[in-house]
Amino acid sequence: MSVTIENTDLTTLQTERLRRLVGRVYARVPFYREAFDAAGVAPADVRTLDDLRALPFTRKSDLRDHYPFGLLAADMDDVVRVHGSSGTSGKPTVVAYTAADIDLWAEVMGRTLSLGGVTRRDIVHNAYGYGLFTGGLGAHYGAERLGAAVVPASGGDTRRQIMLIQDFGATAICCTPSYAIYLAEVAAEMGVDLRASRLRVGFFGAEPWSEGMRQEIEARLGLKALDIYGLSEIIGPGVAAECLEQAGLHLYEDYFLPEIVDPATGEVLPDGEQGELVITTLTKEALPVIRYRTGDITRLHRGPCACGRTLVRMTKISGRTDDMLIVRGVNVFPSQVEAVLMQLRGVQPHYVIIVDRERAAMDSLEIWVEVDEGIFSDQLGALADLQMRATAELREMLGIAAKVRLVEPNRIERSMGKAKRVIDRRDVYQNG
Ligand code: DLL
Repeated sequence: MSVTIENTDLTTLQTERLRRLVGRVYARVPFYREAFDAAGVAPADVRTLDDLRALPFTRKSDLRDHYPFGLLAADMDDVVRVHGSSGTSGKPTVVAYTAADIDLWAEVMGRTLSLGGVTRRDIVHNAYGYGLFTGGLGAHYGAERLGAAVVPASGGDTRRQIMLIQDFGATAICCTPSYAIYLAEVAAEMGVDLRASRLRVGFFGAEPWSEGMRQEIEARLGLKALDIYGLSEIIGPGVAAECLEQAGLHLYEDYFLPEIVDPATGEVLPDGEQGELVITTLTKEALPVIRYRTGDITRLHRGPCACGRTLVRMTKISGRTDDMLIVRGVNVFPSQVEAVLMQLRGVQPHYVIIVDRERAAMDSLEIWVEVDEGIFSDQLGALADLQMRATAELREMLGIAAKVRLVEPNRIERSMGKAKRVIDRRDVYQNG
């Protein structure tokens, strides 16, 4: 096998790129110069990939503190594009691209779509939002790079999107997993069966989604549903993606060097262990980042995939370090709730988790989930039975009791982009 040789080549490439990167950010970005000096590392100390560990982490707060362009390593005159992701503070996290960065983005998104077999013969319906959000233009450039025909549908006007998918004969679709479900629902209302369309593959990401959700999407849309991952701070979509084997996301480590760290201590963890994904961009020009704490929880594993690719793979993101809810002292991840709900018969893939504080130190956890059409009117026993099963299985998975509220179809708000699954009312309570 040539795996060892290939990996040696890869290591050489990564090392060269890393050394160039640290020299560049030290020379051009005061923030990195100060951080390196404070950590007592000079660019010349970085000789191997292991030396990366000596470098300090970069966090989202560092981007925010240098809003909007304080971390740029290129002249603003060389910047050709700006994107951003919405922040809780009201100001977006701003990211910027040179022409070379846009070219890299097209390359990694071209790779992403070709992992699902997209070629110039495909018609790609792109329902990721176009705008400051990176989803729309990222998928757009990737599809164009492959020579496919892109339909820049963006978000909104779902009925029209369904008409376009049918009329143009789209073979591939890009959108959030929650929007994919919504498309299928609206199609059903219109009397359209998307399983009969030409769609054969979908690229879904920008939010966490479970295996159960994948099965639901594949069944309703009649396509192969692939998970694609990325974040604005690194490039947008195009950091890692599944191939048709659906056996982990190939992470483009020739451009984005990954590490897994213990979220609490920052200690680097060995391959196979679960922790927070940290990424160093090896070739980005406008906004390179060193050891960026993504907040996303996953694990890495090596070894060639059945598809033949040898890039390191990451498992589906199971949550974020900051989406863990602590309810009555117990850690609750929204992904656990989704995993339980998606296994129950009779429920729909629409749910919301509501945490509230009735009185000091007495948090309540309530889970609203939509049930199948007809279950309210037809079978009262079935409803009570479902409620009992959901409550028992959630209790078993979470280790605490949650109140389950079965709600009628369409009660929970649909999303064109990232779904909002958690409503935490405790902050309101605490702030009076
Ligand atoms: O969501 C980029 C993107 C667009 C990825 C389209 C995939 C498809 P941001 O808005 O900066 O960028 O949000 C990034 O979204 O740190 C994760 O927490 C989450 N996320 C993105 N993809 C996935 C995924 C885009 N496949 C943040 N699974 C990331 C789970 C994901 N979470």
